[in-house]
Amino acid sequence: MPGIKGPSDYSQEPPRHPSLQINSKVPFNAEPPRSALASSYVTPVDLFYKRNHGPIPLVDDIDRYCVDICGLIRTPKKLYMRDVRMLPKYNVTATLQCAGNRRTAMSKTRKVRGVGWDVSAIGNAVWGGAKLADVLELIGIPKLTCSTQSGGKHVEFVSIDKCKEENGGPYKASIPLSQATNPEADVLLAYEMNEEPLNRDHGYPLRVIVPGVIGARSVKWLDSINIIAEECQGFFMQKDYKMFPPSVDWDNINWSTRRPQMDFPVQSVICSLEDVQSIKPGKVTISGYAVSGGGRGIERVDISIDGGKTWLEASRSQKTGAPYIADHVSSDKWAWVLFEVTVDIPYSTEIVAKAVDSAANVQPENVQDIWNLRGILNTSWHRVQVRVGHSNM
Ligand SMILES: Nc1nc2c(c(=O)[nH]1)N[C@H]1C(S)=C(S)[C@@H](COP(=O)(O)O)O[C@H]1N2
Ligand SMILES: [Mo]
Repeated sequence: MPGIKGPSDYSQEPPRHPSLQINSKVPFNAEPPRSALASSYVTPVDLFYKRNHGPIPLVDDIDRYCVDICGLIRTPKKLYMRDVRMLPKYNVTATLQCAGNRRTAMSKTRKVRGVGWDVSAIGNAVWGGAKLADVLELIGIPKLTCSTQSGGKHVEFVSIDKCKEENGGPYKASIPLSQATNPEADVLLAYEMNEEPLNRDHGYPLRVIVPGVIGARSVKWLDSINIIAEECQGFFMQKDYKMFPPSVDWDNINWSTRRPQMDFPVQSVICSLEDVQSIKPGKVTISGYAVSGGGRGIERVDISIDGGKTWLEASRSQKTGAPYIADHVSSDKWAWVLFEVTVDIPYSTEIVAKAVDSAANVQPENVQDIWNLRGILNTSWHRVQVRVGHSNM
């Protein structure tokens, strides 16, 4: 491939921030401490979770780097960085969440397979780049197209990294053509993250961002775009990242019975407290993040300090100085909201958070109800135990 290559070993990995908690060294999978996460609306790049399935690709000649656009189209095209930069640039603030976020907690009720993540396999960034809808127009596919004349219905993104799950082949995924050609869906070919060029861990020089959808579809280190009739047949679309009921286990799984997961459901997490945390009796600030998929806003975040018997409402915010209103034009529709409430906690208890999105979807109470063998989409009520110590007792 011109200009970029996918190494087959881990000898050329980029430097990483020392405070990241490493869940797997090779491939590199790491998340920030939860306390760092909810302290800023836009997650700093070095603290943003890193989720990889192989060694990080290397660009040796950025001028020769290009994306092959091919498949069910009349004229294939080579898309160079200069072509991407010539298109109108959009900055989209969007939360990326790995479907495996909070997997470790799900594994506690019954073992699941996958990288163990705490609550920080998520981050919110300002992604800068061209809209995929504009790129596809360059090759003759108009906006809001469901199907091309030659039967193309899906857009496949293929990377250059070497993944074990693909038997050494590249990571790939697809989205429907209708979403790819809809300018309102804000699907980007991004070359910037937080107004800096993407770094190697996050997909330099060019990655896909599919807002509101599980992170697995936002393919990094883009090598080709294929217009295809059926959804991508790769491992991560067909044999992974699908939601199964608790009755399905490794001895009775039939992957073809379920659809690849796309939008993520409503989620919220308390970041200001570890589980378990010792505190002094008195006022405690409970803060964290809440987010929903599909561009749905957060209508409410409820906090309980008695294990879920009674609730109070937390305040929500995105940008300082502007009130957050779910689904309002002034809100970042693809981004998380931070929540906060200060309460008096006189005794040891369980603190719980649950969010409600703008479609009135609520997080499920029990993790058992949504347990699945791959441990994806743990969006059950987030609980932390606090032990209150009375120093004068
Ligand atoms: N090429 C490539 N793209 C990829 C992956 C990968 O391993 N290779 N991982 C996916 C998954 S599962 C997630 S959650 C996000 C993580 O993006 P980040 O590392 O920038 O946080 O990238 C997605 N895109
Ligand atoms: Mo992921």
